[in-house]
Amino acid sequence: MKTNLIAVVTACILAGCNPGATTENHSEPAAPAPHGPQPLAAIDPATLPVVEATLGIAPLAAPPTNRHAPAKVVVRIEVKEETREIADGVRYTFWTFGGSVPGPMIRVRRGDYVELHLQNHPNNTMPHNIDLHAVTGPGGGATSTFTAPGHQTQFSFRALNEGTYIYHCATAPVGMHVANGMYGLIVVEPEEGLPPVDKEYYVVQGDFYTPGEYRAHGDQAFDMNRAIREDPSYVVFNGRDGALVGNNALTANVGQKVRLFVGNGGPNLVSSFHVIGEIFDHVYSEGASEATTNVQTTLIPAGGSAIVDFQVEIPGTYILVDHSIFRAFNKGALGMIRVTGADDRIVYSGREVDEAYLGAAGPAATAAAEGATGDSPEARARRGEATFLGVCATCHQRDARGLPNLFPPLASSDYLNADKTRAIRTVLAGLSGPITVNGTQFNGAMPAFSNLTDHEIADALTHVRSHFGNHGDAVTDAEVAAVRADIARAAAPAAGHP
Ligand code: HEC
Ligand SMILES: [Cu+2]
Repeated sequence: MKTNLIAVVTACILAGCNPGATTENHSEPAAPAPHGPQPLAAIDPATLPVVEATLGIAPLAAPPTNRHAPAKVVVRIEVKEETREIADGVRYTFWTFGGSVPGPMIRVRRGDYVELHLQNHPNNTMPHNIDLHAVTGPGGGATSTFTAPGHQTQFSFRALNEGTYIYHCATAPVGMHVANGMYGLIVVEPEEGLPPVDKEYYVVQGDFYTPGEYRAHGDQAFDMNRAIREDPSYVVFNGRDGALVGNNALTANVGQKVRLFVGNGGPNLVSSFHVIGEIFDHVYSEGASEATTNVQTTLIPAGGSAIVDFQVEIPGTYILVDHSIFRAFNKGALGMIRVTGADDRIVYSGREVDEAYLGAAGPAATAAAEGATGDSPEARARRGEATFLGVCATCHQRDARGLPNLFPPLASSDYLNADKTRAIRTVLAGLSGPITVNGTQFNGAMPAFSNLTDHEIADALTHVRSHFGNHGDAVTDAEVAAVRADIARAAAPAAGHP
């Protein structure tokens, strides 16, 4: 076909015609370039090797199949209805695939024969099923897996198309099952596998609807009217406010390539997925085969996905957000990747415009923290500068003098120095209402920073209390932990009601 096309083009150059316009001058038109799925060889499931699927429990991705031939892959998923925290001190009854939100990540190879078992735990109250967007067939499996509590069902399908697909429960009322957390990803690798990377993670965004506002304490139920109005109280990654922050942050080392399989369970919102401080080297939009390169923010539809990858060059904390940014800072759609390793001042000099985004271990602070190990007050104070500059200085200013009428000073603050426990509580629980600092009244609102670890808070307060004209003693991790426990206890009254 190639020779033919060249012949046509040559003839056209001579004749002055448009080679694309018509094919009537020659008998054999050029075939279009191969596009879309290539045919799969036939299989006999009875003769395929049988593989029990290794599932990925978020934020860990399921491992690559590392196979070069089709297999019969057995996937078992148990549906569990479970009450657990959606945020600190807030309990919600999730309906889950496999006991987690998102459900387990399934990973198979294009051409595989997948035997899926759905088990509905006898303690559950609802029938459930599964619709996998990777399935070609009515309901994506939903019609074959309608399962009452205390029953199990099974169906099989061939993974005809590679890609990254959402699966979800599709039992009526569908929106309610999805809103309660019944979704996850199934990745169908291309036959040759995905390009190798150093780290793979599994992140799924979801919106949740409760009568109480974001972080309102106590037991919270599903609120159907808010769901219909598309007015979520929570927009979170991996089923919980703070699932990927502090000690639960994703990790990587400088120089590594990181791949995120990102899903959006919805049920309602579209995600503007972004990692603050990174550029996606590749985005496989909507889980498709073709990558786009050098992308800042990628849209992930409800019931859709994307694969993003990027190399991390600079140590620090990178923030995963839905860039519909109030969701990130006021509804929970915020996660972190902590990158450790050597600095590169050419790629990144250490100056930053918005310190709040950098989080606790921003580059400016990493240098300060270098060599600051151990538990001496001096070491704590040196490490604490990281959190102070990355978090507190945004409002209280780098010199800790605050801003008139807006942010009280931490420098020589009588309020800060008078009561250590109160200072810890201020950071953990936030502070609002009128206060007097050094004779001046302030009436603002400081948000809670309970996403910081005990360690980070202890170090930051030690730094503040031993600098800027303050002469307080060090704050220990245990002191912060004790206040955090107090707050949690107060928030969870014996009756279990707000
Ligand atoms: C988003 C802005 C903001 C950030 C960031 C912030 N604060 Fe505050 N902070 C405030 C405001 C506003 C008040 C006063 C609240 C009021 O008027 O009731 C305050 C009050 C305080 C107080 C008590 C008053 C005083 O001056 O002694 C302390 C202590 C404090 N903050 C410490 C911190 C520490 C430590 C951090 C970093 C972990 C931090 N803050 C981060 C806004 C902020
Ligand atoms: Cu369901």
